[in-house]
Amino acid sequence: MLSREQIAHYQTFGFLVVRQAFTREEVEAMVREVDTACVEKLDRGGEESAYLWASEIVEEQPALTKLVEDDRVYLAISELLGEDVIWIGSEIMWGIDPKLADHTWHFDGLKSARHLDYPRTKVMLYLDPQRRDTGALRVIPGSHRDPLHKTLFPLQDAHLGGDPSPYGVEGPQVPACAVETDPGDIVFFNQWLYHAVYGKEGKRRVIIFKFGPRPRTEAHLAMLRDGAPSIFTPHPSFRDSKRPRIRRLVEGLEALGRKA
Ligand SMILES: O=C(O)CCC(=O)C(=O)O
Repeated sequence: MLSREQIAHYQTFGFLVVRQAFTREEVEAMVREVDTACVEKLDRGGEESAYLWASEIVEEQPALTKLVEDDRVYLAISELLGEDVIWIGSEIMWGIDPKLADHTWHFDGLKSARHLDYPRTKVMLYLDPQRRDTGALRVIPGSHRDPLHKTLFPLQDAHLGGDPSPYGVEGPQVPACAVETDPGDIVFFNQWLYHAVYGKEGKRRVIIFKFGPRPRTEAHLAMLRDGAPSIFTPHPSFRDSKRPRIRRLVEGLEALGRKA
């Protein structure tokens, strides 16, 4: 159960960290699952420099799917987004793509299709310690809402190839909050929030779940159709799941897709 203050923190600043939600043993089990799945997917998985950023590993691995319906994730996300939540997918980041060792300031979405009232949310489980200058998520608190969101468009433009320092400072000097974490912490963040990462190092393994409220307007539906079309063909392990929470997350999405 999140407290009223935690919910207010998420709504006001656009992110929330729940410290030490998972035990060391639970994190070790996650690491084993993620390592095994990623090494299997990669030809050169055993190599130090190997990396992968892949969707649907969570859906393919029952032990990882179980985390989605775990109270610490499922109830928390229902408290943040409302009871009727949909599954927008998963990602595993494993190792470091050298091109993204610094992941510059951006929000997840298109400037041209902004619906800040639709709070798509990422749940991040960082399986290795993350510190400010060595891979911690940085966020600009409150930037998920206008007018700050719109004011910061130059950062999104820089991310997409425009002026790299629109405010006369390098990315790491942009005023922000570093969300330092230890394994076992859970980070929730609104995908309209401006975020970045600088100085990734080590193996850096991250499990990511994505959720949103069930779309109720044509505009939200169109945004999902254009930005996340795969949600309308849920992975069979979710679509055919006997687990009520998992099934509910994808229920009706195929029909919505036909409407979209
Ligand atoms: O690597 C991270 O911690 C964040 C990645 C990121 O920028 C994103 O998920 O959009």
